[in-house]
Amino acid sequence: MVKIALFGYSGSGKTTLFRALTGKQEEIYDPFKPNIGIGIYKDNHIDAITEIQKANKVIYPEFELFDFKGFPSSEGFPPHYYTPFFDMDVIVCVVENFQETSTPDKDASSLLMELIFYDTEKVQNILYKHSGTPVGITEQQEVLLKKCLSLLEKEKLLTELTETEKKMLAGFQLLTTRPVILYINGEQQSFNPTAVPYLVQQQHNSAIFYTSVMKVCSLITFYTVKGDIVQGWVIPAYYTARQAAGKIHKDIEKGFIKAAVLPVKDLLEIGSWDKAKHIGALKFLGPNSIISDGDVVEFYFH
Ligand SMILES: Nc1nc2c(ncn2[C@@H]2O[C@H](COP(=O)(O)OP(=O)(O)O)[C@@H](O)[C@H]2O)c(=O)[nH]1
Ligand SMILES: [Mg+2]
Repeated sequence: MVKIALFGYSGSGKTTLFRALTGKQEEIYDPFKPNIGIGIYKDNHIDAITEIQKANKVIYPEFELFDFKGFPSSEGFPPHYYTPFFDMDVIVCVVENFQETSTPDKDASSLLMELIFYDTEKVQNILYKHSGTPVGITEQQEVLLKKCLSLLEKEKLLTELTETEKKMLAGFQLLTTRPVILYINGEQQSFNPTAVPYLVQQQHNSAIFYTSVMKVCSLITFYTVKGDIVQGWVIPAYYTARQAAGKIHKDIEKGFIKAAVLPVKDLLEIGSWDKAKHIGALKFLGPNSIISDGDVVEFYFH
């Protein structure tokens, strides 16, 4: 399950957002322990599929949310605060913008700087802690870490590195190698666009929230209709049909023969999966073809 960190200064509205997304009300008061809950993603299509298929049950994709405690912007975050962040898939920076005195541009940039400073210090430590000579890293890693440093010094996140570069950095526990998105909480002040993806929300809307998160994480949705269960699945955009099958069950991945697919819009227009099959509207994919966002999929396997 995709793990989403809610990060931000205290009073920015993280716990309120967390409650809106998870329905969970209780709160943990330890400043180093996040509230953890599950949020469901009800996209625009899944209920429509359930309706036309006359399915009895619908299973929505789920995300795991971590509501990390905030510290005031005057204090900043202690380094060990970030340890649980290394398990996170994406960091949502919540920025307070619901008061007349709000300063969202300033808060957003200083929040991002918290992450950038953390990574800068870590990389500097690895490269230069032993009297200026890197120890215990390969030459290739050294070159890459120096590239990181030059990005960070330009106040850029490491998100923009290639996937291969990020894989090479996996062991170093950096923060900004993962996708980061700014959640501008409220519309009191105007917010000026940044290089980091952002969304401005007057009211919490879970579908918009997840769509934005999925976009920065390069995730897509596909659907299955099995018996009277309609289910939505979230996978990386680069997944092949066979890998997508593995998301459902390892046996389907192993015995994969082909996948029948139909864009959800076409399914809704045609009216049912069986009818789409009869009129020859389905497209068949081999194991290495890519599933598209919004495909309804039936897997054939042995
Ligand atoms: N007007 C307004 N108040 C909010 C909003 N979100 C949170 N608050 C209030 O701001 C305070 C801090 O919110 P909370 O979610 O606890 O912030 P956290 O410290 O980031 O977890 C609480 O009194 C909330 O009721 C919002 O969107 N609009
Ligand atoms: Mg809170």
